[in-house]
Amino acid sequence: MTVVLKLGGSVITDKDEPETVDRAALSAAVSAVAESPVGDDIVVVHGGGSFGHHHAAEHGVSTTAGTHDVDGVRAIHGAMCRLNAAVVDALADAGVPAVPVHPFSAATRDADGDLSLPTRQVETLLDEGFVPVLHGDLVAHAGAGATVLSGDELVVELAPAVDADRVGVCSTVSGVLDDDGTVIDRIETFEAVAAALGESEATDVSGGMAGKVRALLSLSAPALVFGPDALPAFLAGESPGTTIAGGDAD
Ligand code: IP8
Repeated sequence: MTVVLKLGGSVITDKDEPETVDRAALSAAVSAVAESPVGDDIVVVHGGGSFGHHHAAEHGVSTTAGTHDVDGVRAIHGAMCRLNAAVVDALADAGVPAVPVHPFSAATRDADGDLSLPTRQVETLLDEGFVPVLHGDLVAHAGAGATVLSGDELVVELAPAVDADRVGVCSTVSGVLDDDGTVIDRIETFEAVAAALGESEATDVSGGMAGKVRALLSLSAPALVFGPDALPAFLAGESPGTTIAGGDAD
């Protein structure tokens, strides 16, 4: 059983304070991973929270708006490396064989914005018993300098590459919410939830929940969106929050 787990940046950082780890939340997530029956067959991806997003906003960089400002690139990537080190250290302290993988060193976007992410390194690390820990980052972008690469995009690239059986997206909300605020149990098609998600033409995977759902529906493995309290249940094989049925789901 191989799992790709995204820890939302706002789950593990204090969103209101630049570059501040939410130590209690990180430690709870780390304990869940360390005690998980999935063992070491897991790839962790984390988002930017008050690290990457703070600097990206300051320098006007997004998934589509790039920069050639070298100081900006170093500030954004550097902040994400600091958060990644905090996550890897916490996992290692809990006995998880976590190692850092920095997407900026490997990924590219072409002039059309299409992402290319080499994954052999992650596959091999996993096969060799490591737990690769990737993060939202910057990416070299033809014609645009460097743009933001979101953790959600990484999840969508990594899940098929490592032949994931399940994908978990741990966010601050307890699932994908209906327009009356109820957690939707299962999503089979985008059309069925488009109205509730408030947009139907989202193409940018960082474009809120609609973009996230669209991207996760394209996977063959089922993806679950759930809140931090449900992380142990997800890792135990349960189906908390919203299940986004992948192509192979029944
Ligand atoms: O929080 C964003 O990753 P995300 C990474 O997964 C940066 O969208 C650099 C802002």
